[in-house]
Formats: sequence, C-alpha cells, structure tokens
Amino acid sequence: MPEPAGSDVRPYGRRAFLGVVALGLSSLAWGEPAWRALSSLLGPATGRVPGLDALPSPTGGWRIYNVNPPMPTFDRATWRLRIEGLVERPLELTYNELLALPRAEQVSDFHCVTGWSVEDVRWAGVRFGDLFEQARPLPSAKAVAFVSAEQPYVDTLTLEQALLPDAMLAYEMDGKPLAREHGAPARVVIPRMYGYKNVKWVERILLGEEAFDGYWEERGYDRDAWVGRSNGYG
Ligand SMILES: Nc1nc2c(c(=O)[nH]1)N[C@H]1C(S)=C(S)[C@@H](COP(=O)(O)O)O[C@H]1N2
Ligand SMILES: [Mo]
Repeated sequence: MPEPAGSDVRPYGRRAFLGVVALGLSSLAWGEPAWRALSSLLGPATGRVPGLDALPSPTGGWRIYNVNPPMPTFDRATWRLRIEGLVERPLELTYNELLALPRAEQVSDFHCVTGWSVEDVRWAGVRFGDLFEQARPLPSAKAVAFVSAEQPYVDTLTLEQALLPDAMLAYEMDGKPLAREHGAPARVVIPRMYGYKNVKWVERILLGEEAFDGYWEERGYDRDAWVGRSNGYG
C-alpha cells in the first residue's frame, strides 16, 4: 500500500507500543486506562513502516498483507479472545467457545483501498452483537478496538458500524477455517469498508467511548473507510 502523498517519514515507535501493552497487561484494570493507552500509543502522524509487502497468494485475487512479519501463529489449545473495556463482564473465549456462538454466514466482496478486490467471498463467523452479548457493553461503550496479535496493528469501529448486519468476526473463509495468512483464527470482516478495517489475527477486543485512528489511519487513510466514499491513494 503506497503511503499518502505528503506524509512525513519518521521511524515508528513500536517499542513504545509494546511498552504500553505490557504495562496495560500487568498493572492496569481493563477499561478506560487500557483504552487511553491504546489510543495514545499511535501518537501523531507517523511515517510508513517498512515491511508491508504483498506476498503472492495462490488463491485468486488476494494479496496477503502483514505489516510486521512473521505472521502470528495460532495454537488452538492456548489461543484466547479477550473482550474487555467498557463491559459489565470481561470475557475470555477459547477457540471452541468462539465456534459455539451463533454462527453467521454471508457472501460479500472485499475491497482493498489500493484498488484490488475479491468478489463473492464466503465467510462464516459471529456477528458482533452475538459476540458482545455475554460481555454486556456498558451504555457508555460507543466504539470497539480490534487488537491484532500482529503488533502494532489495531483498528477501531464505532459500535454502530460493528453492528452492521454484514459485519462479523470471521473464522471461516470459503468453507475452510481461516488460513494463517488471512488472519487465523479470526479476523474482522466489514465489507462496506476498505480492507484495512478488516483486522487480521484479532486476539483482543476493547469496548471504549470513542473510536480512534488505527494503523493505516495514522498514515493518512480515513477512519470511516466506506468503500467508494472515503479517501484512497492507490
Ligand atoms: N493484522 C493485520 N491485519 C490486516 C492487515 C495487516 O497488515 N495486518 N492489512 C489490512 C489490509 S490493508 C487489507 S487490504 C486486508 C488484506 O487481507 P488479506 O491479507 O487476507 O488479503 O487485511 C487487512 N488487515
Ligand atoms: Mo488494503
């Protein structure tokens, strides 16, 4: 993905991100402190990070993106999805528990802001409404942050966007468990928005008060990444 014209190139403070996350894990109660830590860690305009290399994909049309190789690995026995922040009941789901939630299926097109698309992708997963039900978001929760196991990739949606009827946390693509390169075991799918909102390798979901800029928004792309209606530099 090319960088937006005019963005200045500065080294990116990944160490700062890792530090904030480690601090959050060890000493902060989940909730606003964690949310603030996450939203501030990206800081003001940063430059392009080397390593967004598109690998050739054997499956038609996809380009595999991974900002910080190697790709995360998935271990079915130890993997957990945490749902926390502004919720009544913070949750930790195993892979089996995720699969046991109400299953949703859809066929939708996928668009990267750089211009490539894949049509008629078959997804299976969980609608965010069903995913959040047991955690019970507080009335003050208006946004959702999706934290990838691939640090420092993170992005947010408003709760309203996450609850769109064709948005989901997907664990299957075209009839098979999500492949590693596509974000195994679970990724965001929101077809009305460009690919960069479709966070791969999701391992932590934080409910918070308002959306903040994610990885590519910090590099100039719109936070509301509506296909056909947001900016794009490709
Ligand atoms: N963790 C993570 N998620 C990510 C990305 C990434 O680099 N890392 N790239 C995004 C972009 S820009 C696109 S277009 C899609 C690409 O999905 P694919 O790699 O499954 O083809 O993933 C999105 N989610
Ligand atoms: Mo993309």
